[in-house]
Amino acid sequence: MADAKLYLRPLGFLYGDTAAEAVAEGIALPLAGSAIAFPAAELIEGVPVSTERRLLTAKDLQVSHDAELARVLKAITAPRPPFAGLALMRPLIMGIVNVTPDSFSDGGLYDTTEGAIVRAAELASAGADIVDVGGESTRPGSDPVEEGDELCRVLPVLEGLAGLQAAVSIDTRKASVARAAARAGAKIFNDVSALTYDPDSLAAAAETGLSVILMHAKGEPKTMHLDPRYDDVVLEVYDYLEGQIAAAEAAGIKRARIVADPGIGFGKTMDHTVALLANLSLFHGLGVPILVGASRKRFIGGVAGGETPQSREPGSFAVALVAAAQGAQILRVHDVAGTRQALSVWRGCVAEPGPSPLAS
Ligand code: 9MG
Repeated sequence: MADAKLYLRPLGFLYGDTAAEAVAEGIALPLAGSAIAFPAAELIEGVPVSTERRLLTAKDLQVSHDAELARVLKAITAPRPPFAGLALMRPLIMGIVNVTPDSFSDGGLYDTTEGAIVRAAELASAGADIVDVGGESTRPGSDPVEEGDELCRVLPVLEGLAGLQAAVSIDTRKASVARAAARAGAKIFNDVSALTYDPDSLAAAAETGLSVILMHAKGEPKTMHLDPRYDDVVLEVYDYLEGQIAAAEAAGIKRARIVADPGIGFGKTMDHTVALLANLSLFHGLGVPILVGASRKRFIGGVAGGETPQSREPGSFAVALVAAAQGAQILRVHDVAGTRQALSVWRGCVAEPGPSPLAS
């Protein structure tokens, strides 16, 4: 088959001591060098419109002589270096600071410099590892913002965040905003267009040394929600991100500075989003950390009801756990304290439980 590719989707996750034992016994493999292990994987071969799929055990994977399979397996299992100086041994929490009048959940709540600085400090003291500051809403149906207006919104906020106990990320599609943010101390360039909106963005990321988040979006915010279509959303988003990672590396951005993000809600229906979340572990094959930003998004209301963004918080915690259980390394959320609590309970019960009652 022309252009046929191979994808691997790790399955059947083990956690904590059980994972370590299974890896030591050779019956499971580590997921991105973390404390999560997988004893099996789905091998997918073909192109998005036509694939063949079969299950393989960790043992099958280890004895295979297929060079491409070995390459993808290495990408999935290899430990990830720290991202923007942050170790990736547990899911990091990125808290959202929208300095905008029109964001879908908190538009207008923190659109003064002072309000946004206070919000960022609250998120950091609630345990955010990263705060993501944005001055342009990219919600479905939104209009672009002029560069000057965006700079006026975010720069004073970034300057007010010196000394914050969290890494600062700039959520922008514009190279000039990213460059100014880097000068003001930001460490991360979160670009929902994966550095494609502005022709200067690849160079800006390379020259500033900012770490980058490359997100998949189908279309522009204004129209992306109008009937998005895919042959296979999971494989198409994967292929796109693989291409953008290669483009970033070719521009001089080291792989250790790259995170990939499937772009929940950006040109995806509810079914597309559910497929991406159900198959999230496949994205470890990209060989970089994965970020999931599903907080309060519309698909949660579609799956479970919840008219207003605020009423979708319980569903947002559920998505955070779905993502963490598949080894996602960064979760972008509105409610940092709540997400931390959900993750701590999950870790305490599943990922790092106490001594087994069966142990003598
Ligand atoms: C800015 N922004 C809104 N949603 C997002 C998501 O899902 N991921 C990233 N990286 N940024 C987002």
